Amino acid sequence: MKTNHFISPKYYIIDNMKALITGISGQDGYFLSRLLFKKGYEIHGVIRRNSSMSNGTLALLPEEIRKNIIIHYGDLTDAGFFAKLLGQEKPEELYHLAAQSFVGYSFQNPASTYDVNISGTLNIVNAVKDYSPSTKMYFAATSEMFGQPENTPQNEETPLKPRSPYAVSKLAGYWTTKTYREAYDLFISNGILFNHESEVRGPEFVTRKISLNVAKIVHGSKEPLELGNLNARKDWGYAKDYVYGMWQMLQQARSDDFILGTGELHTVREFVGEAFKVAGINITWEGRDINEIGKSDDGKIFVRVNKKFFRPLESDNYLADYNKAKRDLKWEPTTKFHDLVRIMVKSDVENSVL
Ligand code: NAP
Ligand code: F7E
Repeated sequence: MKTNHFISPKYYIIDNMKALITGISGQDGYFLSRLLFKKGYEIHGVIRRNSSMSNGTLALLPEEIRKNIIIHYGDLTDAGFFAKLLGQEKPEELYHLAAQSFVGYSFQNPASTYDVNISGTLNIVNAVKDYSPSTKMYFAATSEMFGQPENTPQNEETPLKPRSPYAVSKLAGYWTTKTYREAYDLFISNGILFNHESEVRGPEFVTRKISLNVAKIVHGSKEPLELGNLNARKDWGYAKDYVYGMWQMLQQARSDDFILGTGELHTVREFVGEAFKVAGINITWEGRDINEIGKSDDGKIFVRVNKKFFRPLESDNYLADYNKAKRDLKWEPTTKFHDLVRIMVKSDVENSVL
């Protein structure tokens, strides 16, 4: 990995475009880096120091891409760092993906979630306004902002009624970017993205928790998978499709807000059943609520419910109406639910050991 100046003429000449990614070490940062590399961008990424010197999903990128990413060490809560960085680099595009993104954690740690997601976003837009106003910026908003919508499916006009500190923080970020866009004539597009998952999804998110546990069971574990609300329903897509939509938003003549999703709803229980099916295990359900269990045909208990994974409030009834993205960006999800589950389980079965 490089740490300051990009000097690969090969990629510079193709496009002469510079992109800065916050949250490059997360799931979406991984897929976006791959996409922008293919398109010939000079990629800059912000990561924060941690004691184990681990770089998250950056470590999973092919060497060819990783060594061409210019890393800047900094934290979202550091306004001075971003002012200096934007002034120095003046990227054509900025993808602001960094966030405390785990909804469950936001109930336990609302203050730090607000610091990172609200003040952090304010630091970014201030740096853009003051030091690089011609940068086109993407902000990672979320379907969580809908809370418990009365109407389904949701589009860009659906009222926003957040139901978690995470969702409140993202709503504040969303309104901040919209206000700055209008007030200072900045190009900032918001992606209101529904759940998107992948083989590099963080392990605490339910889909990856399931795929990792199925893989452990395939490799001989006897520990049942413990989950919270099996009835929760989500519109789950594949992250690779969604980062393409982010990039498309910044290629438009003017900034706007777009929903990306699949328009398909599935419960956590369905995801579990499908994931075990990929591993050749048929799950049948017995019992109710907290006593519900998932059993294999030979009577082994592979799934249990544990109260500790329930949230104080659940957001539900989400379903994406992504017609605007389809019409204006020509964007459509290409990976169906079954394929997504298969990609995740197969990857974890191949790559994990007990
Ligand atoms: P993710 O895997 O959790 O990645 C979050 C990234 O933010 C990581 O690189 C993390 O760094 C970084 N970060 C967190 N706090 C930071 C701080 N204080 N300073 C600097 N960097 C910090 O999230 P994701 O799934 O890729 O999602 C990307 C964005 O889209 C997030 O803003 C998320 O809220 C939003 N979003 C996601 C979905 C989804 O379904 N994935 C849907 C809608 C919106 P570390 O590696 O150091 O932790
Ligand atoms: O939960 C239920 C849980 O943590 C999905 C983030 O990317 O998408 C993500 O947020 C559902 C919830 O993601 C467990 O209650 C049941 O209803 O995977 P999750 P999320 O909360 O939907 C949105 C769009 C974002 O913006 C966020 O950044 O699954 N659930 N049992 C469980 N969830 C977890 N994590 N663990 C369980 O054991």
